Amino acid sequence: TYLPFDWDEYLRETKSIAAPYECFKQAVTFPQNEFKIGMKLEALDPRNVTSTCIATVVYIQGLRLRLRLDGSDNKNDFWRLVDSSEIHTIGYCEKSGGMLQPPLGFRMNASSWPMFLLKTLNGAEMAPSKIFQREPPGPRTNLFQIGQKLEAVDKKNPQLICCATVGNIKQDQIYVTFDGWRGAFDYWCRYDSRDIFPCGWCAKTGHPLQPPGQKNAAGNNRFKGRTLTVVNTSDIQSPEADTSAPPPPPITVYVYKTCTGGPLVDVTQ
Ligand code: MLZ
Repeated sequence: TYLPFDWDEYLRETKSIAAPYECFKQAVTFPQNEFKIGMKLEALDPRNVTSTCIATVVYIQGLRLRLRLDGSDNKNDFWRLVDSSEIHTIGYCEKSGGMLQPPLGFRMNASSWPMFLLKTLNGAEMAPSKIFQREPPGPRTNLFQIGQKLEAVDKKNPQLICCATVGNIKQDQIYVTFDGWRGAFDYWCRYDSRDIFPCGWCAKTGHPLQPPGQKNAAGNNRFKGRTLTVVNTSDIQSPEADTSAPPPPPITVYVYKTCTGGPLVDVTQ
């Protein structure tokens, strides 16, 4: 069973405050996530944002969609919120005078793109326009203050949303530092980034939240959850399992410090 992280207790324990909701470019009333795995839509290629490509929803987590560009490999999946301004219904690009492009690293010859496009869209389940949500307006200025707590996407492991602190502020940018990870995952982003959320967002939208890491000596052990990733699923997967499917999402498991995890989990992370 999933034990939600107790922000109130953590804020008390760390004598810190949560960044207020007005700081974030996030919806106040949560939209529904009516997307389904397999649906196709148009998305900007994150590695080449001047290109609009066809993407398929390969996984759904709370209000986030895990997307894979058609014609690309499965190593460059990315995540978007259902109210992202970077996703649209199929046909949107052409209606606005644009042309669908092959993704960066298209795995076939460029000349086969028109045929590939026809085939990938033929009989596909296209995400209907009514399930796309309008992007929230967001604040007009940077309202964050140093020391405030938040929830933030770990850009190196973008399936994870983790406990974080505003470590610094410079004009329109904030420095996101991840609690208990000694700076290894920290980054600068704009105050209106869609990758940062108010404390409690994950719990309210049905997304797992990674608790603080254990890589700093100070603090209370009670909060030091460990993220265990299943490293070998061959024993537990049926032989007919689809090996091209995305890996299962990491699961946060609270364990005693002496627990070794057994052969299927990697506790070194
Ligand atoms: N165990 C993995 C993921 C760490 C995630 C940290 N998030 C702030 C690692 O050590 O790379």
